[in-house]
Amino acid sequence: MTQGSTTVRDATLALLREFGMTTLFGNPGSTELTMFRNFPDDFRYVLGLQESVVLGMADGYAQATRNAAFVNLHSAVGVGHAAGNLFTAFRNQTPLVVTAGQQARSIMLYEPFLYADQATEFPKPYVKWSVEPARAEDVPAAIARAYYVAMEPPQGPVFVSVPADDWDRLCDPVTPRRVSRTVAGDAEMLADAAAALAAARRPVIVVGAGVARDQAWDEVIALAERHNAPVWVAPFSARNSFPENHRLFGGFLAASRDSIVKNLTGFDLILTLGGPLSTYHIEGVGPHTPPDAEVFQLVDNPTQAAWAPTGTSIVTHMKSGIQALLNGPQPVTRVAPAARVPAPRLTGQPMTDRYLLQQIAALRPAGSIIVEEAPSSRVPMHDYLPITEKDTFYTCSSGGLGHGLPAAIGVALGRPKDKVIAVIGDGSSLFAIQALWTAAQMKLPISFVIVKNNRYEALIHFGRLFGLQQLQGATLPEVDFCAIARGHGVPSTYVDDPAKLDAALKASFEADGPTLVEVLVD
Ligand SMILES: Cc1ncc(C[n+]2csc(CCOP(=O)(O)OP(=O)(O)O)c2C)c(N)n1
Ligand SMILES: [Mg+2]
Repeated sequence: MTQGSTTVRDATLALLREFGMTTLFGNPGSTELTMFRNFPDDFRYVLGLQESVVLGMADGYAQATRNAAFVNLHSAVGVGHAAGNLFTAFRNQTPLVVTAGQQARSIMLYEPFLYADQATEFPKPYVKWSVEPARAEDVPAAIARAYYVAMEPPQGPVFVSVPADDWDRLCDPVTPRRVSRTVAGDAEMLADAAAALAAARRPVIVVGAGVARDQAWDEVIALAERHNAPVWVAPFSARNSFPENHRLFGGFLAASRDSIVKNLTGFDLILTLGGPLSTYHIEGVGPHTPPDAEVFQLVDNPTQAAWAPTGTSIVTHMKSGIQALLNGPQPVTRVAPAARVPAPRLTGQPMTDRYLLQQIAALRPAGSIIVEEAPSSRVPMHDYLPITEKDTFYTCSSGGLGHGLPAAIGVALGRPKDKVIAVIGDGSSLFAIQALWTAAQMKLPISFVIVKNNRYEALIHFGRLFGLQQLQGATLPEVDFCAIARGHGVPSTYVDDPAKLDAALKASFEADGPTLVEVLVD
């Protein structure tokens, strides 16, 4: 029975317009093309040259705009290519409506070319919901539901498989609905946390990415100042949630049990806001948190509340949860914690990644955004490239490479007035290097800074830690990043002399379009 006053395509586009999703990220094939018949002028299609790049760009865009991004992939193989960054989007809690073309319904029985037998199973478990609507006319309503699920906390990607012959079919329009997306924390538990915080002798606050996601930057500053409590950053936090030049900034926790305990020993109350405290990269023994400390955690993710090894967890929207703490009783009088010791200034002899980061910090324009994927340079970043303004730092929370370079492009698309500086390791860049082409085509003002050490330094570090005599697959000689950039339409500069670094960085930071600076570090 085919009836209706519009087409599946027009009903879907009308919904996307209402949801503010007029930027589509994709790489098309025969099973998707019919979606774009009479493609309206108020939509833009952002082409990525491989699906992992498509997904990474959409992730950066969704995070920067705080709205779900629409992704269109080519059949099962497109989903396969995108899977790594889909996993990362899931861990980042990034809202994405991911669609993929499916073969036409009328020939599915005959296993046609490009047909995905279990299309909806393929992206699991790294999607919050996955569907191939039972009828063509259900596609717009499925996309509406997908959007609401993606935007519900904890946010994340969802998947809709759309058969190629569905777009031209008739259906009824779908009216968008208002669906709430904040969860108020348990008032009694928040009051208990506020009372414990006020009574603590020496409290410490630990912040994670949820603070940035829920725009609670100002509230965290107010809470820290009210309680004279130092603020540490949770291990591998993928967003910035506190000014790293603030007098109360304490430092960065490493993803290891004993170092978390060591850094937090002496505090009698640990309050984690917006992220897990106990994120580990290696095994450990002993307690997860100092045995004498009372632990409270406010999180936007019920799963994290469930697996936290110690303490009281309260699932809440961060801004309102922290506001409830701010309304709590007056704290006891406390002495101000000691200020952090600044890192010594470096001269550039030798030219290390630390020196490069120091010079980026000195020369970067105000308001510029750092997108990082340079594993062994992350710790030096803490000392040499402090993040001091809200919403100016993005990285991935999964540990999977190939996210940063395309995510920088998505962030630049979402924040068109701001300079984006992508600090990317030489190894990391090659997981998604084709993304440069999209930056060039769209003339985005991104500075790609390649930290070139000719190796996978992070793995060499781990090899030492694990006591390996010999490492396989950890060196990267003879890659010419300037040539690769030029080949994708991005002007580039090679720097191996510290005396020439500042001029190269300045020119890149002032450029209106994308540029790449390849910096040889020791
Ligand atoms: C998809 C993926 N493959 C492999 C790894 C393992 N890995 C972790 S760090 C790293 C090296 C990254 O190299 P580079 O970007 O040059 O940074 P460096 O270690 O030199 O700082 C690799 C391969 C990973 N994290 N993700
Ligand atoms: Mg490297």
